[in-house]
Amino acid sequence: ASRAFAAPPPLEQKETYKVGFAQTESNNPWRLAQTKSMQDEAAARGWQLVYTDAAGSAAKQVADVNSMIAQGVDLIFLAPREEKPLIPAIMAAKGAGIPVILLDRNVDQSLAKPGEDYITFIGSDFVEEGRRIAEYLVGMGGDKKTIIQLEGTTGSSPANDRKRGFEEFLADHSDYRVVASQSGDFARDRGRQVAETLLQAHPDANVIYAHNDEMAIGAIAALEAAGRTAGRDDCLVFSIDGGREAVQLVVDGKIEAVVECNPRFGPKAFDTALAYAAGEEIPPVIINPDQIYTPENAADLIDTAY
Ligand code: GYE
Repeated sequence: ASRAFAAPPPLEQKETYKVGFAQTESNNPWRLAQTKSMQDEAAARGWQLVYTDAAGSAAKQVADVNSMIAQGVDLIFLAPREEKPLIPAIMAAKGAGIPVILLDRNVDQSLAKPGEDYITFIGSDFVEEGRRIAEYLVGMGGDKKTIIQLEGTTGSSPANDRKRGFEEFLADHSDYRVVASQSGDFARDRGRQVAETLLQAHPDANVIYAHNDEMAIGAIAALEAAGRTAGRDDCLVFSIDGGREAVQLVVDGKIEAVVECNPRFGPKAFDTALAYAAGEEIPPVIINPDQIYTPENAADLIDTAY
């Protein structure tokens, strides 16, 4: 096949566009902030946004993308719930001549490729996010080394990569042990339930690493229900995202640190679509820079939280 054949479909240069945004779920503040950023940006530019919410179902998200294809959108922004099940939707859009930009979650790179099947992935470096938490924990020194990990949605790129980055860093520090690791599906209540069970099975655990704020907040409730406390005196809690509620918990000493994962994709997403229409070279991966909220800076930085 020629190079032109392998490229994603082109995007015409026009005054205005009708674009799709296939959201994965809306059960947490991160998702709501992301959706608002996309809607605000569409409104500011006078573009029509076809918005769908897959409500936590990869199968529904595939159907949502197919309906966008049927409606003839110019381009689809997709936040793929899991790494594998959304591949057919990406291929269907490509087959229909509609370019796709992946937002915030990635897909299995052996099954679909940027610059070929979709334009690019815009989001955080999840391996790095997990690595930074492990590095912070080890950097604290002390005797808190018995870890419970609350994983995100099974099969999603942030869950896979946040686990990998964290565990790879700790592989060189064998006195730190992940004694239990289970999915809390990125959800507060599920995170609370899973933490409750794992804390019962491992009462000596003194670190909880949650793949997002929601599960960390659930874990704090589980700790308190078990008569324990979140914080340096008992069990350290770490999370990723950087919502206002979690950053306030850093200020309060209940979460030790939060690695930011910025949900405000709108400006960059729409700019990237326009750059693609203009024929510019688009990098295969566009990484959002993230900060870390710690007891030293959380009070000063809380207004940067969503
Ligand atoms: O951390 C979580 C959300 O895909 C990066 O998904 C995103 C994650 C985020 O539901 O809170």
